[in-house]
Amino acid sequence: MTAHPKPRLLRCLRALIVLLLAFALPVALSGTAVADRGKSPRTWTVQVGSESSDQAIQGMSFLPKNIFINAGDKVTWEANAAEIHTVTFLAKGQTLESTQPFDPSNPLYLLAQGGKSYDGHSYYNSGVMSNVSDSGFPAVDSYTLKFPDTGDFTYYCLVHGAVMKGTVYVRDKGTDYPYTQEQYNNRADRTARAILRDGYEQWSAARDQADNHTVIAGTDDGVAMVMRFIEQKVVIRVGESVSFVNNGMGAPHTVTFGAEPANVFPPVGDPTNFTGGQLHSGFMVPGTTFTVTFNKAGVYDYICALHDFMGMKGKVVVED
Ligand SMILES: [Cu+2]
Repeated sequence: MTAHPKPRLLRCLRALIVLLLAFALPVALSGTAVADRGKSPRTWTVQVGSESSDQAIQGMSFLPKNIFINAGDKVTWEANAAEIHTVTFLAKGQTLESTQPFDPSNPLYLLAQGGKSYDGHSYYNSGVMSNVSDSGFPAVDSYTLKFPDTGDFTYYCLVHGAVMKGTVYVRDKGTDYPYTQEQYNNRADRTARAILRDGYEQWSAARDQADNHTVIAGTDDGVAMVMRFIEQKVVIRVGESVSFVNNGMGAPHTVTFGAEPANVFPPVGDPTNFTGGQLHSGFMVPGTTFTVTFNKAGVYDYICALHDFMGMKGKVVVED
């Protein structure tokens, strides 16, 4: 008979568990409560941007957008995407408009500015942030600032401007934290998934607008960007044209055949009679169309000079 010892063992175990709970639970609760009262300085984490695993979809958000911390705490921003972003606190009196558009030749945009402790009114900048090393920028993958003083401090990404901002709410030392880091992380994950869905919807809508003579050269809606030429390959006949349309709201792109020019801003070559070699659209802001007439049979590969490292590349096949 082996059935007898079992219930007794179970009863013992149950008693042991009750005992353990009686002692362990208050300890665990008080431990949490002490930590949440924010007696000792903490470092909080905010993700900068988000992306699909193939980098085709890029999000323009700080995750979480708003964070509540206490005076003396630090925030670390971590690059979470290949697309470049910045974490930038503007100087008192400085407008976001005066900083736009992003100027990649200016060290005030490109490189870290300000110290490690935020003074509440000066210009602080992370410099360009990216989670890859081949972005073409001297990018960093994290940025940490200490917040010694209380206040509500809004910051921006200088690359994406008004659509990408966040706020650090710094409250008195010892204030209860409204959210844990885990809660922020969970919210960030949900937002990142919603951004991906948004991106895939735009991608699908762009497919409906594309044909062999119309290539959507990237699209975005101020939340998610599609860093792809849609469709990636088109087939035409000699003498026909392809129009490349930047269908977005915020992100610039280029259409670049042959050698990539050192300066991506001005156009290079004659798009009305292209037979191979170098041809560059110049900097295509949203709403711009670049039309190329192909007068020689062949296979023409091209890139977006800004986003080729994310896979933004295309091909035009010109048949006799
Ligand atoms: Cu691009």
